[in-house]
Amino acid sequence: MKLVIAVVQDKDSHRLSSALVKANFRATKLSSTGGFLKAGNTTFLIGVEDSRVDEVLQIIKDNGKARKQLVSPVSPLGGNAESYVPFPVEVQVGGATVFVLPIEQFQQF
Ligand code: 2BA
Ligand code: 2BA
Repeated sequence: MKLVIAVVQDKDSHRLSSALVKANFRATKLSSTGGFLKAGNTTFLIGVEDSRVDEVLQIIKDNGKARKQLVSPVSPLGGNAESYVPFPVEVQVGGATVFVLPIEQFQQF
């Protein structure tokens, strides 16, 4: 069994959870925050049989969209004003960041 951890954009999370239920996967959704943008995203924990890992990865891929997002610069407090960029910078936020981990034990009590 594997634990698939997928960080997706909030905009895609509803669609992804519906697709997972439809394909009979079990999942837990957590509200999370991106370390860089400091904006909300959604982390899915999906415990899945080894034989279905590829299938779940495909569903995640099909239900996440890469988007451009603007980052507002933070003024350097007492810092180096020369390195300060006074206009928003565009970053590409991916459709999903996915980790696949081995599960040692899976129990439900
Ligand atoms: P349980 O299987 O006891 O699961 C309780 C909660 O534990 C789930 O909440 C989910 O948050 C988490 N969970 C369970 N298995 C998981 C896994 N393999 N990976 C990640 N998280 C897992 P809910 O999703 O709201 O489900 C509540 C109950 O509804 C479940 O109780 C189960 O009896 C039923 N259920 C869930 N998904 C189902 C599905 N696709 N088809 C039929 N019944 C489902
Ligand atoms: P954030 O940390 O808010 O990052 C949003 C986007 O900003 C990233 O998109 C990336 O394009 C850019 N970015 C992040 N850190 C950067 C840095 N130090 N310098 C320059 N640009 C940077 P994604 O790579 O698609 O990541 C989307 C979200 O997935 C991240 O939100 C974070 O919550 C999660 N994530 C990505 N890589 C991760 C990792 N290695 N470990 C844990 N979480 C990760």
